[in-house]
Amino acid sequence: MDHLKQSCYELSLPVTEKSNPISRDIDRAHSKQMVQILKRCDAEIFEKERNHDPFYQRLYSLPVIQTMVDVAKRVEIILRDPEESLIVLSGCGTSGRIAFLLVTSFNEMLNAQRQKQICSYIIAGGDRALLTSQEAPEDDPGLGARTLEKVCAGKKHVLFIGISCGMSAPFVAGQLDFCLNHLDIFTPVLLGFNPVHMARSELMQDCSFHFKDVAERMAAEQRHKKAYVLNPVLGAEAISGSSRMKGGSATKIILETVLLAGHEAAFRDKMMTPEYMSAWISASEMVYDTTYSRSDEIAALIHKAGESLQMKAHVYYLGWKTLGIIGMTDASECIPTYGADFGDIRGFINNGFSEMKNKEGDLSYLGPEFIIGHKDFVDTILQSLSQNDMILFLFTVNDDLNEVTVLANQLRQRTSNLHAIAHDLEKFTIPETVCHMFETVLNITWPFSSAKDNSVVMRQHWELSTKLCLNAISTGAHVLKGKVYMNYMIDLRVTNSKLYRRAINILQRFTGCSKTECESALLRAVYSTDDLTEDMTRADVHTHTDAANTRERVVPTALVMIQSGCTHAEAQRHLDCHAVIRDAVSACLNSSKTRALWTEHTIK
Ligand code: S6P
Repeated sequence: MDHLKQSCYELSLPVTEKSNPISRDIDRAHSKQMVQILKRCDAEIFEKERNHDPFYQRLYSLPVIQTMVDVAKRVEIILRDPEESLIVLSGCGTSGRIAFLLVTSFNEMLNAQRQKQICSYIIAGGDRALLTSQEAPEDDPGLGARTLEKVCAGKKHVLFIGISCGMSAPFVAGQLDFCLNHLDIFTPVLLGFNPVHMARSELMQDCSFHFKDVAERMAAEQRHKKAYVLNPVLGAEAISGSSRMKGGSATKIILETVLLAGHEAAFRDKMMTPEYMSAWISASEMVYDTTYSRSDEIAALIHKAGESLQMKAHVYYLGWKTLGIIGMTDASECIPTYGADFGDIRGFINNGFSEMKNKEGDLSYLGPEFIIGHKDFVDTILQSLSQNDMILFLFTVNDDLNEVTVLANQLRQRTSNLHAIAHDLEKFTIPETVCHMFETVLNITWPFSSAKDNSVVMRQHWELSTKLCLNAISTGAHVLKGKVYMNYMIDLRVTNSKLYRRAINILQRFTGCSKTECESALLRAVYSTDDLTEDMTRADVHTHTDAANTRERVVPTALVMIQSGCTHAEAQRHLDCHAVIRDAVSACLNSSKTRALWTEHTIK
């Protein structure tokens, strides 16, 4: 594909789907270089506006900050008059998981202050999506609207925050449309990271409008302060399209700021000014700086996790309180992103579901993926643990260090592959005896401030710091396992319409072939055939993604078929010859070599 064609192709993609030039060679980087690449990509979250471009507002841009002030004022109004009012945060995948984390923490804070818990979360696919990859419900706008209606039944004032990093999830579009049709009750907010004109414009299931229509209606209502669009641009993700990374972090930063600022205004009469909002964001930027100042330790942890995955062993995160949730979130995202198995990277939390405080309660009856307590880990995994499995503890000085010690001692009897991310404070450090139990400790000591709500803010900062580290570790480990080609998730699971389109985009990007050719190859890979029937080609995207759900290596198979002009069976054989997907892909993309390889295979 020539350079011009390639850059035109890139231009047509929204920011959240573009390939980031900073990470173009991440697949060839060693762990220390990877951390530097991720650090530069994450730095873009806080980058200041370039040339006052109205289409590319950044997090610190005045209109974005002003919208945050406006939304925080809505939070304040609801907190001052909580009867028959509700704040709802909703999203799919990572966006829904972050919504859950923020809502649970905010309600807990309100509860501790004897205030009414007026926040609620919605995640597409329900609570099981908190722990496992449930990508299909994301495509259903009707389901989104119905779920919202149910959650808000009987309420007179609802602040609805719909999160879709890529401004693409039909589930969220359905909810925003519902709000726009009931502006007497709802104040809708769209949080995403593309300019409005880049919102998705593909028609949605059983629907006459698309996401972009909704985003434009939202922007029009913003002029009358009836709706708000919060959409700073963060630059492309380090792994193209992986919005769990910068998108997830920025969602957390923005919404925590808005919720806490509203709370301060309601209960402490603090004035909400743009300067005040900027100061909150700067505090998160400090978290970013402090975390990446420990690049060597992060690189060491990436290296260890990479070794475990390369040996087909496991990485286990054992976290306390909300750090446990951060761990489980990070682990669950690896499945759609890298085609990982649920067992490759798994998260556990102290006290299991009683610590999660999710709406639907204990889900352990749903199967092994929902076994999440530390005790469950000891009961079900400890016996089979091998030295190749990496265990990473996630805790802070405020957690029960005795519990940490007892568990670490128990595990040390079976393995020394034990590591930790541990946060403490200048005045309250974690005893050395605890740190010495781990082979690698990323111990970050944070400045201590005695401000009243310091423990809430501190916890949020520890969560963000842990999120940055775990995103780096799981991304880096999958890169080392060869699941990334350049900076593309080449082995993604094609389980919803967004991922289906992304898969076609990736094929176009690497083969230079038309969309039709790429889609046809993708379908041949999805249905494991060389001859697509009319039923197959006529079926809707939904049917395709349903079928793809059970298939492995769909995109690599399609890529080999296009590039080598071979049959499905031959493509599978080619992939079987390479233990590492990236090697198979790069062998195939080097066409002349590929042709030789195929001649060789055919002769054999
Ligand atoms: C992304 C992650 C996905 C997304 C989900 C929602 O790295 O794997 O689960 O969070 O698809 O995306 P969005 O753009 O609507 O927030």
